[in-house]
Amino acid sequence: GGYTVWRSYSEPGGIAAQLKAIAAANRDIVKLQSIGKTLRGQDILAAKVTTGARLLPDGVKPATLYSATQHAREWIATEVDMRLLKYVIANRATLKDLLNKTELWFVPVANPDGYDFTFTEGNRLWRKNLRDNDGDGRITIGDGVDPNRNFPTNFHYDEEGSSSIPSSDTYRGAGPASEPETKAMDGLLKRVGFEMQLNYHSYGPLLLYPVGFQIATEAADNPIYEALTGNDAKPAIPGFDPDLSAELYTTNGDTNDRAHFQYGTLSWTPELDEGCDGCGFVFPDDEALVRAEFEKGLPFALDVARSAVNPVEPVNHLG
Ligand code: 0X9
Ligand code: ZN
Repeated sequence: GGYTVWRSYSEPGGIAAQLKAIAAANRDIVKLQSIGKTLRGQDILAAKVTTGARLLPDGVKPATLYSATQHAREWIATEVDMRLLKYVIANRATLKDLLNKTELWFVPVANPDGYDFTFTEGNRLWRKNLRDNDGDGRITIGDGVDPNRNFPTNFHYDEEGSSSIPSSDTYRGAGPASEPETKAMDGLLKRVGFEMQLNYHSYGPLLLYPVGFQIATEAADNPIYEALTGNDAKPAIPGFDPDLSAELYTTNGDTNDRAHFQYGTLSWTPELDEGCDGCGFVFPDDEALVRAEFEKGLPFALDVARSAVNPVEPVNHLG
């Protein structure tokens, strides 16, 4: 507690309450819904932002998903996602064309149980969900499933890209989509059929795109990924290192590959910066640093949404 910037999901004035307040104050362009419940019964909230949000069915316009915090400790991901949502609403007049033509979706906390857990004493660096692997009725070091290894595409493709050991930070879980948090996200991906997804994590700074499950395999639409991501000399987010996911390390059952292969979504993982040298997952509680991290990635985030209208001709602020 006592943070300037950071708020848990379920506290008064926390992320869930903020989402509800934003939706209530902007009923013409925001529709808030639960995409499913966590293991502990919390609603995983998704906000759709578009002209006529509550009149039109979901997914009728080209859609972009900004998701965040599958990994409980990566707080900057949620904060950047929330600031993007608030920015879009505050600038709705300027962004009128984008909101007429496309849907922008926000899932600021994909793993609310785990995220809340990191706000409790001694648990700041928890990564996974709150699956009680050994069934002893409490959450200890051996528990939890990695939400970014539990998706059905290439689930357990090999032992390198995810782990069979429950205490591992990359434990894939008992089976494909065994976790309710995975089912919720996968259901949304399927139902809406996003053109684009940014799945915010930390820490990098890196800008990763599929494929992740197999070393050095380029996706068929690699040129589109590269056009939007930029290159080492001119990355889409200043200071970020653009790369094929698997070149960092391989993952199987992750969200990017699921979205890409199963649903034809162009899907990135921005690994946001740590905020200071050696901060790692503990981004400083510093308004100026958080704002800078958000502002740095804003042009890229908007490029992606603008490109959803016609992904084969990406819009790029880099020119
Ligand atoms: O390991 C992950 O799930 C992501 N990194 S994190 O430090 N935030 O946990 C990276 C996922 C990107 N995919 C691959 N590198 N294959
Ligand atoms: Zn992560």
